Amino acid sequence: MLIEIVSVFPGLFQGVFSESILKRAQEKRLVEIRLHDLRAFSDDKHRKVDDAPYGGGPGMVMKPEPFFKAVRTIRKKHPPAGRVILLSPQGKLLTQERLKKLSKVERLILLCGRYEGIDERVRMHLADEEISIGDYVLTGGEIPAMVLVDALVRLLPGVLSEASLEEESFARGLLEYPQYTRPKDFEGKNVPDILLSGDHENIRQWRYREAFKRTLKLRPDLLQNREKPRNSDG
Ligand code: 9WO
Repeated sequence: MLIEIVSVFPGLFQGVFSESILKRAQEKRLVEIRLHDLRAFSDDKHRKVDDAPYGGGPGMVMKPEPFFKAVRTIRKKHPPAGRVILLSPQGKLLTQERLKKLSKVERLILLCGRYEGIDERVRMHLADEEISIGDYVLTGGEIPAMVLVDALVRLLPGVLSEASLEEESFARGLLEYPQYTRPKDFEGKNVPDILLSGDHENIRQWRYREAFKRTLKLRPDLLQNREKPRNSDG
């Protein structure tokens, strides 16, 4: 997968992408992430990427030209096209289900906005889709882009172990079951006996029940929208 990110602050991404799993995934060539400075695509001699809003009002709006030029340039250099995603609070909510679909796309171009808004023509005529990570306003689309990349890359084949992904699909759509590690007795608070029993089938069932109970109590909405296990009719 090739992910191209367009932002006025490409430096923000360095730390997040150069450690841990995202670093390893890039080293293993499972994903390539390219950062692009939006200012490099400004035609303005001062590399301006924002301007005052038509109609008046406070703040600045991001100009359309640099975004269009960035996407055109990226596409020319690395065809084929790639899906253009604008990170925005107006977008469709990022869910695990949407991530799974996105993980099958070969090329993504992520556009990050700043300031008080983005010229409407970017969302209308350049973005293929708009994605939101939740109902809050941030200072820009960069952190949402990091969230998207982090959640996406771990789904790519070879990034996590088979076993980790299987474990995740075992309790698909449920919250995590309770997990423990050593010590057995931490300041009088003990690990449940069943986890020490060595009875793996029993442990499996216990974990599923606990995950289900916890979801019912804390996030019943997740059970509503959950993919139902299929029966023999499909
Ligand atoms: C700021 C502002 C200030 C005064 C009046 C109106 C205003 N609108 C905005 C605004 O929406 N700023 C955005 C900041 C411009 C585009 C990038 N920004 C952004 C993206 N904030 N939050 C996101 C975002 C993206 C994805 N998921 C959640 C939030």
